[in-house]
Amino acid sequence: MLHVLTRGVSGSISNCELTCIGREPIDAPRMCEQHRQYTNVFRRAAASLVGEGSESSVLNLNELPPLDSFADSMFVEDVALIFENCAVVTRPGAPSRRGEVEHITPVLQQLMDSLQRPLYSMQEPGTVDGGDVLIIGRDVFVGRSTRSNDDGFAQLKGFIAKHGYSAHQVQVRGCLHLKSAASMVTPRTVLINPKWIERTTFTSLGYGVLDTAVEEPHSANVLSFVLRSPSSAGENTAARSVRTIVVPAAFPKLVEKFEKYCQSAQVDGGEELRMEVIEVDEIAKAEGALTCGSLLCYA
Ligand code: CIR
Repeated sequence: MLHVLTRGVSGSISNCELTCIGREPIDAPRMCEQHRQYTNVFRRAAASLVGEGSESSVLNLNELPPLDSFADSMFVEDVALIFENCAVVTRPGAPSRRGEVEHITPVLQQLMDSLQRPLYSMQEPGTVDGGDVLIIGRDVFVGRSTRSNDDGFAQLKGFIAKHGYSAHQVQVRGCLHLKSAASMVTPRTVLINPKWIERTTFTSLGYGVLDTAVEEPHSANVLSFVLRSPSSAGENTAARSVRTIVVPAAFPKLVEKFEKYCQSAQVDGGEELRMEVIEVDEIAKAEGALTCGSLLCYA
């Protein structure tokens, strides 16, 4: 089962934080529509696996209400980190975003209680934005950025060490978050902008690396998630795993790359690959990428 948390677009989105890009007027209704399309990606992925009407057997999509007093609160990825056997509520680097934490905490507490997993809470002076944390298997890459500091890294490392995870700190340059520069494609492969991050960060640990096109420097953030259908012994159907890779329509070179990749890649564990292309250019005006709109919890 995949549990997904999203949050609606804040009525004050025009006051969002911006770090590496200039401010452009935001068309709020258009952004809401793009956000709706984003959440629909999860529904479509589930429907493609188990058929329309049966989505809830593999997907639990919890769409949280907008928080108008927090401009950036739709970017739920930044306020929490979810691992296979625990979760962490972060302390976001931007002071304007710290109050989002008290809204996500009860939601996560309930989910973690139901799964009997511990929930940790980052304390002052530590700061970490979830956008700086790339979790691939038991490797956890943590960006050192304007949002995530050394104390936050140390706290996170301590929380997760006892659950078998290794934390690797990575310097972030030229972009907002680590995941603006690198994101997971499959559990063995990452997509990077090689101008913003050292390839060896990943190759030294045995990961395969795909590069963004030079013309598309902001395209290193794709959303990748897997849904598994239960096997049903009675009907003699084998379990299937389908991985969806979500790619922004604004990056045609990347779309082309993943069209080919999804046809040819051999993924460990026999996962089938499918690609979804969606428009998120309005969301990008708030410096939001694809991963930042959701929190994913596998159970
Ligand atoms: C911020 O600066 O915090 C928001 N405007 C954008 C956050 C995007 N988060 C992410 O990519 N993880």
